[in-house]
Amino acid sequence: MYTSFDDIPLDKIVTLLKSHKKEFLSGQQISTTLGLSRTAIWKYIKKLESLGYKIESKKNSGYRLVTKSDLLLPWEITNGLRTEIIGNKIYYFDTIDSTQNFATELTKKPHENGSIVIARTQTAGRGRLNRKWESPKGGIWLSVLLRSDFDISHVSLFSLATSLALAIAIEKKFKIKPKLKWPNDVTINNKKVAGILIDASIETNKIDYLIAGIGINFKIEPKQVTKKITSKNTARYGITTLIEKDQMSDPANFIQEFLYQLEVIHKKMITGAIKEIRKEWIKRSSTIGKNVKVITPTSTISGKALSIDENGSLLISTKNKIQRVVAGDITYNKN
Ligand code: BT5
Repeated sequence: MYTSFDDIPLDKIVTLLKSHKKEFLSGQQISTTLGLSRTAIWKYIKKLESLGYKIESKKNSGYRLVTKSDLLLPWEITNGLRTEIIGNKIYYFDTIDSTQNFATELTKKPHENGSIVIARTQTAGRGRLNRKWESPKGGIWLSVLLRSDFDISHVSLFSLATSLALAIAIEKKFKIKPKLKWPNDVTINNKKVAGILIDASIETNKIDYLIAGIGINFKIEPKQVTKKITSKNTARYGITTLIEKDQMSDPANFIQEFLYQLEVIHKKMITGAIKEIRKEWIKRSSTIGKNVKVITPTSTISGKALSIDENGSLLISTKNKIQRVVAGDITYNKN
């Protein structure tokens, strides 16, 4: 595990090398600047190389950064992050069971708020209703712990709001316009590129904490993920990747944008700017106006999706009435 608060020397060496990309810095220079022994510097450089940084080292000249790692290491996210709370603490794992589980452990420490947990792969990634979430290398698997104080009736809306923040970040960084499929999917060309899961702890009608789990197929091989999804009742409608294998990318820069957008929307949730969230979600929705079939835990409802209400529930016009659906899985019928 690497964190934003324990691995300061790595952070400092990376920052120093980044600001001198055109020249070599000697071990002695780095050692004097950072007050670390030369042996320590050598060890940290080796560590950084093992984490994917390409560092040229020349006898008698020193070290020079050629390219940075594309892993979402804590210091890559914190440097340049524009948020106030989200991402104050970052925990990074190469492999973990589920980032949601680690974030749940963190809730035992009362001062943890806005902390994020990120993993390169998950062995037991979860979707809604305990479904399996495939989490290979190349994806972004992330949990955000928030001690929110908005009304509990808006918890489901927060799930939609999180997918909205992600869509906005994608629009800003990749010039693509993703769509939002009720309740929590982000899609590109009608295929799922990301899913959101909110674990909520509620005590005496008040939110104790929320853990937003965000799974983004950032740079994955969709066919390989599809192959692994076997369960019949969860056979979904297609999976896609945000960027292709050979495409250049800076995932840290993208995640910084997402965390910023999430904080903006989270503030709106707290101040009660629900109308705005609804409007922006509806604007990007592929669901509204479609003839849909929704499978809920207790029934199947078919009809035309009219809108979402203040709580994020879907309003469906069926033969004889308007029905409100709080949670479920949706398929689109031909209009
Ligand atoms: C979701 O559930 O879409 C929520 C996914 C949340 C995953 C994140 S990753 C970080 C954090 N840590 C976790 O352990 N979880 C969160 P749902 O709408 O129920 O969709 C789940 C269904 O999508 C599965 O049953 C599969 O059919 C399909 N699926 C599984 N892996 C997928 C993937 N990588 N991409 C697209 N679809 C997938």
